[in-house]
Order: sequence, then C-alpha cells, then structure tokens
Amino acid sequence: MEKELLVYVDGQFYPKSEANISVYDHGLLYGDGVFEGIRAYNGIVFKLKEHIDRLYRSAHTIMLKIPMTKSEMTKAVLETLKKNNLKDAYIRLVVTRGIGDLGLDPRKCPKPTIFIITEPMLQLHSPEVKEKGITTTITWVKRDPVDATTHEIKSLNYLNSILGKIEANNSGVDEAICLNRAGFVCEGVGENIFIVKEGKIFTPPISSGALDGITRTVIMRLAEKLGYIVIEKNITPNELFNADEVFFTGTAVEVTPISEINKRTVGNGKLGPVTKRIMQEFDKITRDPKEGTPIS
Ligand code: PXG
Repeated sequence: MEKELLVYVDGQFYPKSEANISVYDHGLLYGDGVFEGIRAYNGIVFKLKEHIDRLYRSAHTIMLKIPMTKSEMTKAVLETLKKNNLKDAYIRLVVTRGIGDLGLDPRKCPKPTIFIITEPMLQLHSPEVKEKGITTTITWVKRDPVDATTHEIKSLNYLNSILGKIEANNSGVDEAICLNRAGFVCEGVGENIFIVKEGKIFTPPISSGALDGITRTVIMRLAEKLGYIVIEKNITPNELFNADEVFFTGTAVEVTPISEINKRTVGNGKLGPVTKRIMQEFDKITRDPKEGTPIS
C-alpha cells in the first residue's frame, strides 16, 4: 500500500485518513477561523513569509490569538513538507477558534486548532487555458462588504465565493467575477483581477473588498519593473468588458488569462501580449530561490 500523506494537527502528525478535528470546532460550526493557501515550487515555499504575515493579520482582525510564534509556524509548515517528501506542493494552513460549545461565543474556545495539509500540486485548470484563457461570468452575488465579513480577511467564511462558483458552474463557464456593493469589479472567487487597457495595467484597490493577494503584489511589482504603468482604481463592468486583456492572479491559478466575460469576448479572444509577458516573467519568479523559503 502506498504510504499516506501526513497531516499536522496541533503539533502532531497523523496519516491523512486519521487526521480529524472535533465536530465542536468553531471553524466548522461557524467558519470561525483563518487560513492560507500556499505553494512550493521545486523545494522552495514561494513567499512563505508573506503568507505567514497575512495569516497573523487575519487572525489579529478576528481577535484570534495564534498560540505559536511566526517562526514556529514557519517551521511547522516546513516540517510537514519534509515529512511528506514534497517539493512541488500545495499547502493549506488553517487556524480555527478551536473547540467550544454550541453557542457562538469565542470565549468558550480556550485553544485554537492548527492544522497543515500538504499535497502534491495539482493543476487547477488544464494547461491549454494558459494559452486560450478561461471563460467567466459576473455573478449576482455581491462581494462581502468591507464593514462585514470582508475578503480582506482570509477567514473560513467562503460561502460568498462558493455562491459565485456555483453560479459559474451553472452558467457553464470556468470561473466567476465578483462585484462589490457599489457595483465595481472586486475579484474572482479565489483570485485577484487585472485589466490591460492601452498598455496600462489596472487592478481594483483592496478597499474594493478584495483579498490583498500575494500574487497580486508580486505581479504589480513585476509589471512596474517591466516598465508598465500599474494603477489601482475602481473598475466598472463596462471597463472590464472593453479591456484589451484581462487576467486573474492567485496562488492556485498563478497568472491565468480571461478570454470571455458574460459571453463578451475579451480583446481579440487570444492571449494578449502584456499577459503573455507577465506570465513568462512570473514563471521565472516562482522558480527563483530568493523569492521563497527552502524546505530543507
Ligand atoms: N482573492 C481571494 C478571495 C482568495 O481566496 C486570492 C484572491 C489570491 O491571493 P493569493 O495570495 O493566493 O495571490 C485568493 C487566494 C483554491 C485556492 O484552492 C484559493 C486561493 C489560494 C490558494 C488556493 O481555490 N485563494
């Protein structure tokens, strides 16, 4: 029998089939917790420090005190990868409020639950999509507002994204695009969004309610280094439909071109030159040891 992957749960390692948490965990009962989706390329955990920092920022906002230092958390992630002998991996790091009673009061949860799942990296979209682009639809469900369960917090409340994803599935397209309450473009369900217009690059500000994506920041810096002007501004659906190029960024999707939005073809429907250049350069960055933390 093939050896099972090991999962870190509260300081111990369990085979995948035995890695469980309590049904009284508030992460499950209320979505009360925070998480990170991280990726390792060829033995280097890409932007691990940035992911750990964001995890602690999310936890700070929801007043969840993680009972580990950032350095201990970093070690736990690396240890889990080492134990599983993984070099190209997807890492899911989760901290929940922990076990409590059936009331929602977090004071009843004395100890946060921490678990780390690592899996070999699987391709989200087929390789052709990087050439052809994906189809999308703007979903009816509005992004959670910034004065509520905003996606600036990477919390376990992902129903907003899941509703968007269901809408994409029902419409027979690959992914959903979310608008905020004011009607401006916000992000995908698990991706940030960029448009290219007349050679300039635009992306919605985080104040639109989007996650401060780590790939987003990398792409903004990269694009500037390549000489492009990058502007954070509110983007309307009309601007989105009439962009020359549109692409998603994220840990899972990396840089993925969008070819269609609500049946409207983006640009000429082919991979645009700016997106192509950025995809190529991003690929180099993910493989640069200086951009991450080595597993061993
Ligand atoms: N917005 C949201 C709401 C996200 O959840 C991003 C943007 C992109 O952020 P990063 O930091 O990854 O550039 C995310 C991240 C998955 C998966 O399994 C989703 C994310 C990350 C990893 C895996 O769908 N979302």
